[in-house]
Amino acid sequence: MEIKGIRAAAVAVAVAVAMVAAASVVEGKEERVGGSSGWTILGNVDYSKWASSHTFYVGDSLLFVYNSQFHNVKQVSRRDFHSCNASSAIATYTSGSDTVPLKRPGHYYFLCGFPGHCQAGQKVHVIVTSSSLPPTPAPAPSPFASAAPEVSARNDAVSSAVSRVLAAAVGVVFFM
Ligand SMILES: [Cu+2]
Repeated sequence: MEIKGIRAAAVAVAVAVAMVAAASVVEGKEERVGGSSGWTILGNVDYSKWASSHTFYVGDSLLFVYNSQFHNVKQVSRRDFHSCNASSAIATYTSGSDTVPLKRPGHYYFLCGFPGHCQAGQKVHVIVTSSSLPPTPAPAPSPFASAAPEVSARNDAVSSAVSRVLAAAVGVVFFM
């Protein structure tokens, strides 16, 4: 009786762990803009370097962390990004801990609307890629390939991560 109860509990725990792990793999990642420095004009954070060292996919999100007394986040057009014009923002965030979901592929431009901050470098441009496509052009198709395997590479990576977790969970249950 007691063994059965323990086994049932182990199964429940294993299934819960697998579901949480699978969800975290599929839902995308949250990237803190500027890393540990956050969203600031202090320390000469190079936001273009930060952006180019990360890859963003649809479903990911940006997290802007800052002191809301001194900064804000404005999503702007490409043109306004280059001219540091904060007066016609597409979206404005002011909480000091703002999550911006990246729902579509394309270019996203953000700057701080406080006077002088954008000019001082508090601006970031990120390029978001569709999750089912690689960020670089696929190589020329091989006559031996039945379908373009590059296109589904990320999806395969996700499903193999999920199956590894599920296999591990099943292993735990059998081990009991
Ligand atoms: Cu600012």
